[in-house]
Amino acid sequence: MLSVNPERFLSDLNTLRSFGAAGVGKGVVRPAYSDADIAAREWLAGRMREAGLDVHVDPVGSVFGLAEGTSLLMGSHSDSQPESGWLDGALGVIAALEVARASAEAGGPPVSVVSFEDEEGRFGVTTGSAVWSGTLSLDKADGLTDRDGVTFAEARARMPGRSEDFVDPARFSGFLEMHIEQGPVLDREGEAIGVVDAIVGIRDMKITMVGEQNHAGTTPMQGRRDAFQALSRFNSMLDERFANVVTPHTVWTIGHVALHPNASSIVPGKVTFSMQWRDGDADRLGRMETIIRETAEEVAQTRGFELSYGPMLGLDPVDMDKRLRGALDHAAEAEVPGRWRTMPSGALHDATNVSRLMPVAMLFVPSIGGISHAFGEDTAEADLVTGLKVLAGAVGQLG
Ligand code: HGY
Ligand code: MN
Ligand code: MN
Repeated sequence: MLSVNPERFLSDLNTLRSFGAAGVGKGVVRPAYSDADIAAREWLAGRMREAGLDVHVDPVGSVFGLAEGTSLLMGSHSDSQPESGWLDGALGVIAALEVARASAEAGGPPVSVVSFEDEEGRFGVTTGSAVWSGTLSLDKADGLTDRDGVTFAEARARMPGRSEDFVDPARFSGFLEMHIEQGPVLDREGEAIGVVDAIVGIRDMKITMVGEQNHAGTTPMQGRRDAFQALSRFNSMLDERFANVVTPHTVWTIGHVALHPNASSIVPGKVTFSMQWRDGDADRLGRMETIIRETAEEVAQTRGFELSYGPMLGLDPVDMDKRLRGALDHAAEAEVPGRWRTMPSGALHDATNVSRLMPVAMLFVPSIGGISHAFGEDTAEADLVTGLKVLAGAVGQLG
């Protein structure tokens, strides 16, 4: 049984929060390759070195703390959404660091730690681990742009100390990622732990419609080619057409809209928006894509809009490894008997990509009120520590 140090763990978690602390409560703004993200990664590399790990920053800025020989890899990401809480990703990284320290103090089993870069998709979808796993080529990633037109290649060049080489995945026997649930189930049911059985799939692309920019006072309603009206029509038609295809667990989101030129007295001539959809069934994701494209084309044709699509990004649904899951099940039952459950993940995680390389499993702790990707995200300290102990318990068994 590994003996973790909850005070050291909570202290490091709070220090990580200080990089990019913002907004109300425990909010954080630390998007990939921002000054706060880079500073946090440099701090993390120092903590890894102090833990006796060999630091390797890969070509995209994912930071590894490597134990000698074959080891279990643990971690998550330390970049954030444009507005975020303090635990999304950070929890998994700092819990991994604490387990690695406890393991080194106990003389094994060897544990390596990672913080993947751009999990939150400033440029793509879980970009750092997608490149490491071969889901996305570095070449293709380099051409991706953020919403201000900065390329991934330009952004990753900002990260100091990068190696030219990627870490060889063959040195790891498996991957464990601890995370907040980011949904309401555990909190509502009064449970302490979720052991993940599967992670949903995702598709994500940008859509652009170009109509005609004109004067908002003199242009008759009849005949306008208003890009906002096109988006509005597309959104209503899509909701109706999805009705026959989706389940209560399917989700879709238009989360970012850039309307041009975005002024009250101008009929907008152009809109670019993000279209994202998620489901546990890859076939359903494909059927939804067909509906999206047909609907966009119909809207565009009706009023003569030019229609174009950005790169189609996505990850398929994946199952967690049974042996690693079993270790988490046993550790959860030992720590919180009857207060844990098996559950799917509706959020994406680096574990999806890593599952192409090695067995993976994931552990959730409750999110208060089910809030995440918002400044209000939080988890009770006692639940954070319970999660850490379950993680350490599982590692102790696997070693
Ligand atoms: O969007 C997601 O599910 C993840 O937090 N990147
Ligand atoms: Mn996350
Ligand atoms: Mn997230």
